[in-house]
Amino acid sequence: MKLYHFPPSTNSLKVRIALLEKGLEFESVVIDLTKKEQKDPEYLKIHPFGQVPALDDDGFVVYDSTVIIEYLEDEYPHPPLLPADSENRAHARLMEDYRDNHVNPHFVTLIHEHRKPEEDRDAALIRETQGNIGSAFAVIERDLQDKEYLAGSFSLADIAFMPNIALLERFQVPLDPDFKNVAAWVERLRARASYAATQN
Ligand SMILES: N[C@@H](CCC(=O)N[C@@H](CS)C(=O)NCC(=O)O)C(=O)O
Repeated sequence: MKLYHFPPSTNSLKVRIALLEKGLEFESVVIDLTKKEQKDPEYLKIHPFGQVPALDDDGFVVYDSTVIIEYLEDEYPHPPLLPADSENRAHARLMEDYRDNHVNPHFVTLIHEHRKPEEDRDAALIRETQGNIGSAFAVIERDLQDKEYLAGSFSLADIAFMPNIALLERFQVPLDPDFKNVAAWVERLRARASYAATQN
């Protein structure tokens, strides 16, 4: 199995964590986004939209972090990354979609700002984005009422958030101290071996 990825990319990390959780070994192929390698004609044969991550499993190529993890779940079902019952499976997918479309974009904004020299950063945009992240985690706080993980048991929904949780610390984004459910969940996720393995 070959994973085409860029180590700091949040969507690449999502797939790396899923591979680690499933105990699947892979060859790492780094596509350097800072050098625009994702737009190289050779790479566009792997990923037609020129993004990371993409996966080549013995000649079968699949891209998009969400679709890759669903493929891994179908092809390598143990250990499962989705709960057994339909309602929690649907909830896991909804929370992953929430992370992909409503949470991760705020982190992408922060990543872009932090790539700039400090004097060129837009302080107002950074403050606004931190506020947006705070509001996004208020949704998670409510969702985690009476459960340890987003879909009950640990799932691909929690995995989707793990790369973003690592960035909270890096970008010094404070979370509301009243978010007790989020704080306990973050500690649970940080304790996983897959989290530690992707912190370098
Ligand atoms: N929906 C896609 C989004 C992939 C994506 O946005 N990848 C970013 C890195 S996290 C990327 O390749 N950006 C470079 C570009 O779009 O040119 C997924 O989940 O894999």
